[in-house]
Amino acid sequence: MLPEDQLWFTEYHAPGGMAQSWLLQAEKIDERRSPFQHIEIYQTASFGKLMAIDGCVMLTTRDNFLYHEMMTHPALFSHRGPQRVAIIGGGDCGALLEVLKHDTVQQVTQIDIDEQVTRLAEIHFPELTRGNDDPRANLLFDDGLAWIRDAESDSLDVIIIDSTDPIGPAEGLFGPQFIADCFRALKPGGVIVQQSESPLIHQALIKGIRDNMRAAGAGDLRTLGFPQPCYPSGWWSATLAIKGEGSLDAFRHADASNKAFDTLYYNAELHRGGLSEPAFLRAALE
Ligand code: AG3
Repeated sequence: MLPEDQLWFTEYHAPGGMAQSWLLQAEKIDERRSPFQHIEIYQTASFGKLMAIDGCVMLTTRDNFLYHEMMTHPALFSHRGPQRVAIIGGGDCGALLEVLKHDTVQQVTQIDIDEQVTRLAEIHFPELTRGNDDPRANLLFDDGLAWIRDAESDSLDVIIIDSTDPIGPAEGLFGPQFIADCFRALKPGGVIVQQSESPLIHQALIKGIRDNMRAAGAGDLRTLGFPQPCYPSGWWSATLAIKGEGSLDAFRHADASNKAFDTLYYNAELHRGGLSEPAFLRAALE
């Protein structure tokens, strides 16, 4: 059959002047129109299931491990002993599952504005929502901006911002006020990580994220790149920072090497390598 006679899902990425398509096995298999966004589920031919929000791919069965591992383990191993963690966004629960692998963690609060993302993940990505019944997990469906604003000062060890692109409901999560509120809620030595889009396409945005973190009191700060085939350009990033004194190079390398749980991508050496930013990115971020 010719491609034009087959079913495809395409994400059009205007800022990068590009698009990416997946061959589908069937028409759309599920969708919800929530008060916040349009969530769709597709059965692809080679990536398993695919969730899109407002036309942007959020995850696929086949490659979400890359993003979820890199959004969590570098931050958690950069903290001496993370106990209290907050995830802003993350409604598919993939990041939550990775955080729960750390036995120092006593409480993880996930605040996603859209309950429908979690409900669809439970149906279509049950392998990611397995942690939701863990007594340490607390799932809230609420406005993350307000939750962080109202959080007690110096009360959190790690904050993970697992958001959609900076348009629509997530826009405020990329602003200076929210990041300042996150730093206030972090304990000194606490670690923040924000999904920071593509190192190739979104350099201005990454610079803005880093400026926000510096202004809010980041001691050390780094943007870690990693492959993520299902996102525009196939390459994505997580920007990490420590509140106050501390060095990201001093992460718990031995604990990461001897971790008592499995990962499919993350390991201590990739973590160390990721802390070294490529020259083109350094230049763009100066
Ligand atoms: N976080 C989405 C990153 C943005 C993807 N952007 C895009 N496809 N244009 C995903 C949530 C996974 N837990």
